[in-house]
Amino acid sequence: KLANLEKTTDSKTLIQHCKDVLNQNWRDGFTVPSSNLYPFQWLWDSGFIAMGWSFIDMERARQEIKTLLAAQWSNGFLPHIIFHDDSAEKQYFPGADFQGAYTNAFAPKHVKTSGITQPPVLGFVLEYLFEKEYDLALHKEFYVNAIQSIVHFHEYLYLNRDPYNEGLVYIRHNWESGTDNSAAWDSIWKTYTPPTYDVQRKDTSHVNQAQRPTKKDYNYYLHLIELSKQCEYDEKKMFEELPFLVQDPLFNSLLVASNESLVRMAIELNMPEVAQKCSSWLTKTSLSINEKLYDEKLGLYGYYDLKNNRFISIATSMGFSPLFAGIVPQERALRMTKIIEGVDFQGTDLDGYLCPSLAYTDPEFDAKRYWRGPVWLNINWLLYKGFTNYGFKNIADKIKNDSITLVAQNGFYEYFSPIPTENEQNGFGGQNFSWTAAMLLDMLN
Ligand code: 9YW
Repeated sequence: KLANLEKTTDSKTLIQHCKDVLNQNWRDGFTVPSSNLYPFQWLWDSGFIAMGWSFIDMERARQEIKTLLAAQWSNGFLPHIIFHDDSAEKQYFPGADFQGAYTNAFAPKHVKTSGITQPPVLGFVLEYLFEKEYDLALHKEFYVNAIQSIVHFHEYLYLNRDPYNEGLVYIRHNWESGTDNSAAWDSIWKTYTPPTYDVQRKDTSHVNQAQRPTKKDYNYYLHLIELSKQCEYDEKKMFEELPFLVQDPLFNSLLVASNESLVRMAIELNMPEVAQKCSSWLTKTSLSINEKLYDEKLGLYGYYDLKNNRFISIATSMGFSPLFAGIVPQERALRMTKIIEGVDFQGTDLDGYLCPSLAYTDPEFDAKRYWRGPVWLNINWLLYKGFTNYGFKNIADKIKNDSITLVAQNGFYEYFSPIPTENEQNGFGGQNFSWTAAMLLDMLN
């Protein structure tokens, strides 16, 4: 067990703490997001975590990705949870049995997985590692294989999740967004009534209930799982039956960024067909994000509810994510800088920590409840890179410095309140959280 972190602003000590967190959360070939709360391997967590490992041990960074990809389904699908350890089932709900996906014909036989996915980060994560290799020739096989698996995943997405051939893929569960209880879904929850599940949640035994999704929220999440099970996780059936089908700006922007990385690596590794395929995907998805998901009224990117055919206009930190993919036209990007510098994202005193997951001005804003207000380090990292690439250095630096301050003052929490307080704990959720450590390693180096 790690000793409780003392408040520290010394970057050397912080870097050592980052390394301790990752080492502590390393298991046999993969890293858990947080030891009690999330005892398995999560898809996008592992992507961010692999980038963190690249500062400590490249072998582990590659292994993290290999273990993830070994659980790929034969149709290309990548699951959001890989239940490596049966004995950890007691700690987490809903486990492999409730999710009931491992009987699907495409699912792997050697390990149980979930039947929903998470944001497609692996393309750009792989490039991050690729660029750090001292001896690429030695690891060429790893990269070629990983590229092929990631392309297969993207192919699965475009084939199964883009019914109108728009270049925008949909998510079919809110957990697929990675932003579980985002207020973006509230209007969808109003379209149906799930049963009440009398189940024993485990997350609320590790973390204060007030900082997690509500019991009512979980009924919606579990019902979507139940319906998916009834469809036997068959994509066509789920498209017909599920009440939740959303074109999400973060998911699609990360898909573009990953496609871009795949193109660059494929060119270097002499894989022309891959380069060609990913380049036509990325052009199409970028155009559609700009046409269909841009919210002229708010000046940010929003969501499209494909089931109910309506745009969801909401100011979230994910609305800035197309900057990471570099696909935002300059004048829109400029307008986004004004928004992130204003009351929506820094509060009325303009002194808030960047970047709250939901605008202060949204009536649903809740500084401590998960994806409805708190700052998350993985999103901060994406925005930090995005604003940097557009040359908005002041904002990028503020995001980076706020991230470092939040961790230095509170510890390696899962999420943080954006509201500055004096001498009050501002970190919430899981402690010694892996991606918080991984993202900080990048920001401190
Ligand atoms: C859950 C593991 C996951 C993240 C998600 C985050 C949360 C809850 O934790 O999900 O039970 O899966 O919202 O983005 O991958 O860290």
